[in-house]
Amino acid sequence: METNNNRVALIAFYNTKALGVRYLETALRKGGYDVDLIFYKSFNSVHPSKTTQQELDLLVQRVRSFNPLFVGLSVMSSMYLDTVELVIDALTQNLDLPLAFGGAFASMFPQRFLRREGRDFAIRTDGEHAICALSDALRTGGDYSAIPSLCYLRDGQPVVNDIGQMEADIDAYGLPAIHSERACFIEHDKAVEGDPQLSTLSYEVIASRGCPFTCSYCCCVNLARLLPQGVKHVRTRSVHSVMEELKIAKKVCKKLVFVHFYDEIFPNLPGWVDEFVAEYKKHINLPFTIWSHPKMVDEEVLRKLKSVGLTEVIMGIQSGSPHIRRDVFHRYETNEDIIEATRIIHDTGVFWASYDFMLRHPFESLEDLQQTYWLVKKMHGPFELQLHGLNFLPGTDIVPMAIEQGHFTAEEMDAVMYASMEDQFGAYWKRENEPDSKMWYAMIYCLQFPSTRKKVEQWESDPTAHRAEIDALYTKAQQLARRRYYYKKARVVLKSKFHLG
Ligand code: B12
Ligand code: SF4
Repeated sequence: METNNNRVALIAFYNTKALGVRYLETALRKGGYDVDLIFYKSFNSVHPSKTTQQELDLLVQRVRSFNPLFVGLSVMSSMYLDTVELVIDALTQNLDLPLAFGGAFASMFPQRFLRREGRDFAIRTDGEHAICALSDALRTGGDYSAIPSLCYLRDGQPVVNDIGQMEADIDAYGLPAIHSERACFIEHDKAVEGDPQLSTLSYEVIASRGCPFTCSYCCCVNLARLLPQGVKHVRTRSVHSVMEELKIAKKVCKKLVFVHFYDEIFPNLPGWVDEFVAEYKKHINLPFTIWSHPKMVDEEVLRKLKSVGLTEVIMGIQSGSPHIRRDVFHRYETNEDIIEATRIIHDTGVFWASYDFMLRHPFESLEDLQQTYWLVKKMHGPFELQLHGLNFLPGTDIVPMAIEQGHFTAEEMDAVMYASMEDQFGAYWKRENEPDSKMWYAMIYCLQFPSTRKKVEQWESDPTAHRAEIDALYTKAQQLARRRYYYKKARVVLKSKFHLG
């Protein structure tokens, strides 16, 4: 049945900057739809919390008063599924509306969200064209069955259409909605009108989609395997498109002092960096951060980027054990590659280097952990260490590996992957029960600061004799890390405001 309802509500979870829904808003508006963007709760990895009944009520109220054609839920991560489920229940019990699901997790597990025939839909990977086609079909009462990338139920069975209509040139998707015209932010039992991004100090942008690497704990390779033949695993925007976005961001986000490039790997196409450097200096001129990879660090590129404001490079190293990196994580860089990458970052004089590690997981022996200590010692500093646990993400290659190697049964693994968000964000395997693993972890952590490093190096040949001292030193290093955090933030603001070197 045809309707003249041209309204679509989109919900982003725990991410007030969510790029996915912002791109969809642009596509829908171009297609003639009015969009309400609901940012449902903000991100907090330290104290993650499930939604409350009051927040669910506010959401239902908001959607009811907008009266959309359907509601789109962006399920990027599995780590907050408990809240997503509560939202689905609240929407289906209180409002009889179709729901559409998308985002990285929904792309990998679309069937999970198909419960009501003719009412529930999922869209895999790029959603711009498919969400417009679905909106048109729902508005006109047309046939949605052949829409590329769409999933739905027919006779109780899931239909998963082939992924299609993906733009090879992602500039064609336009710019994400930087200032969403009609938005609200639901958090702490309140709904606040307006786009929460407008008051941000830091703007998040991606200049490309996809990653060339195949790490076993990350969904990127699994998402890449979904792409139709001929679609490149990494698609890069033009410098012009990125600059247009940043110019608007600078204009509308009045407090902006910093830019985060969240590309899995910052673009390294021939000529791209040179054009970027010239344009960024001319139009943006704000400090910025990028993610890199030991195999992608290039001295000339970093020097150029530094000359126009590159302030921080974040690089995943993950383990100092070649066996863990190669056989478990499917990362093929050598210790020498890693040390050389840290040297380059150091020599180019980038203000801040942050290195990520994933430690104390079921695949790791004490010897592997010790190898991380010895590698970190050889890395060129100063640097910040981000020591994480390992999250088993559904659909990643490391999951069947952990089951095959007997670390978990399939049931145990499911319980781990779909645990509450509090449990998932705190996942450090073996944390409590292995004193030696705890001690070596603390020793690695202490290598970040000159004062704690000096001490720990004195004890490294016989650390068990100094267990209590190492414990105390770790507490001190944590205090230093807190102070360093405030120093870093303050410097970025000052540098941006007063153009300090
Ligand atoms: C950039 C990024 C981030 C940025 C986000 C920046 C921002 N402003 O949005 C930051 C660093 C903040 C981040 C945080 C996290 N991330 Co992240 N992130 C990514 C990354 C690398 C790219 C996502 C992105 O922006 N892509 C570009 C946009 C345009 O694409 P998109 O979001 O996929 O949206 C498109 C489609 O999916 C679809 N779509 C999206 N929503 C919807 C909704 C509907 C209704 C429809 C129809 C379609 C649709 O259309 C969009 C436009 O084409 C992905 C990897 C990947 N390849 O997806 C991981 C990824 C999504 N993140 C992941 C994780 C785990 C997290 C964290 C939980 C990490 C942590 N432990 O803290 C948090 C959770 C944040 C949150 N609340 O969701 C995992 C999720 C896997 C999982 N099972 O959980 C991924 C897949 C990487 C990985 N490790 O495997 N992330
Ligand atoms: S390099 Fe990073 S984004 Fe790419 S596959 Fe590995 S973990 Fe994922």
